[in-house]
Amino acid sequence: MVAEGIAPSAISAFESTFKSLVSGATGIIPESTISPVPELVHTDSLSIEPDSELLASTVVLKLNGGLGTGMGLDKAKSLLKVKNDETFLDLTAKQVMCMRKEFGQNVKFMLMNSFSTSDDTLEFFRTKYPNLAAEEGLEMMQNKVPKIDAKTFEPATCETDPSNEWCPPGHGDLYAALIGSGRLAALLKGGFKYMFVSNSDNLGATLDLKILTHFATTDASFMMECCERTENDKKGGHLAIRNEDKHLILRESAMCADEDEKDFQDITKHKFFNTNNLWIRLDKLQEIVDKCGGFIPLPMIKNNKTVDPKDDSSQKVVQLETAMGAAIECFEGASAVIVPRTRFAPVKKCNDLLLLRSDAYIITEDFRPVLNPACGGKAPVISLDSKKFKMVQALEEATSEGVPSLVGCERLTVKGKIRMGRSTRFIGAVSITNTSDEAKYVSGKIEDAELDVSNDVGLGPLKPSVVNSAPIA
Ligand code: UPG
Repeated sequence: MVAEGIAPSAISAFESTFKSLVSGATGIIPESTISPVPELVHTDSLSIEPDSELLASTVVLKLNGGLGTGMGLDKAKSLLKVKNDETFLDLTAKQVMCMRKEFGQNVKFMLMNSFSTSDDTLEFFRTKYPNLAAEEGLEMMQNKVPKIDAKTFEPATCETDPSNEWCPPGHGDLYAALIGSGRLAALLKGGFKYMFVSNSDNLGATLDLKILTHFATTDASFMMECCERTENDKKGGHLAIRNEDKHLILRESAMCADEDEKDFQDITKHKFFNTNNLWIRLDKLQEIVDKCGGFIPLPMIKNNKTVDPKDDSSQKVVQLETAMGAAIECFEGASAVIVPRTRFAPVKKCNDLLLLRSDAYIITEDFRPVLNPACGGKAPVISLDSKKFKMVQALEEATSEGVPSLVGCERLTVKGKIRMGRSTRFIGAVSITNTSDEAKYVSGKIEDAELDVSNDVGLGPLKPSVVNSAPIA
């Protein structure tokens, strides 16, 4: 790491997680050691006067180091088109410009890129948003850490492509990157006190002045925006209280043992999940860094992978990661609040992407995607075949003739391969099954139906104009 020029803060953070690994730690947080968080304040219930003076000392940072490999992407996930021709980054850039205009202040904006996302992202900003690209310190680069041989704990090797020997250390690297790059010191020197961080795939996470004012007036050192969990929020991380010291902690799904999975999934027990919209007091962060010897010791997350992500038979490795939200346990006086669902609109799967691209979501004047009022307050529940629609490419292919209308849809369940077009309208509860290997085109208005299109005329080289879908007996 030294030879690669990696900053001491990142080396110390890696050393800390590596020591956990070799000491036999698993990174698991057992259910028996935690208690549920009973209640939290909802930001809708706050009656405070937003204080725009705080904006001058606030910096907004988007986490942009991820590639979205889970959705089959090999460039920054944020460069994916989410609405018409606009990508996550287009909408984020427009949100920033809109926020500056609305508040009449040049609120500072930063991106944390990784070695995998930096080139594409900077090129995108230079081409489309040259003013933002020209701002000092738009990019903060995150670190890289060695992948570890799962058997020997030596650094892993990959002769065919040595770049595979390194990986990003998770978004918990935010702190090491802030310290190691000198940004934390520079921001503090420049009079910045508050940082608002969120995922680049969450376009609901804009700078909210009321929440900022609440953060500032409560004098919290760190604040996590949570949402009440629904059936759809079984992944991600939930907030909990550590029995030992009654401190708030974050339990990510990767930190949960198989035998505790039932409790992890119990949304009536662990009611609040982390949106990863976080508020950080930069001066308090510096205090912890000073106390801990130059870094923040975060709990280890152990990921078992292969050194070449595209070759399952390559060397088995461990990738050590940390989560940004886990720092809640390091800050004395940390808090959490419940925020409206509109502040959490992530895209983790093709289901989310299809919904966002459809007419069920509209873009507000300040460039936030919100549910179309015509949906009556309830987003359609989309369940595309998880095997056939794991990769974005499959969704692109299925919607190459246009995105279907989902505004009147309550639930869409697709099993097998189908294609849709601009003329396809799903209304009510629709379920479509195709057991054949060939994609079948589904067009026109389909209302409250369970269709089996397996025997319909296949797409072949030509698209049939009419589909004779037979109702399931
Ligand atoms: N990211 C980085 N660097 C990394 C890893 C990720 O910048 O090394 C970025 C990534 O680009 C994305 C964000 O961090 O913008 C989130 O990353 P992801 O791996 O998608 O995390 P999630 O699985 O979404 O989980 C996070 C929190 C979890 C929370 C969830 C809400 O860890 O606690 O519930 O976000 O979406």
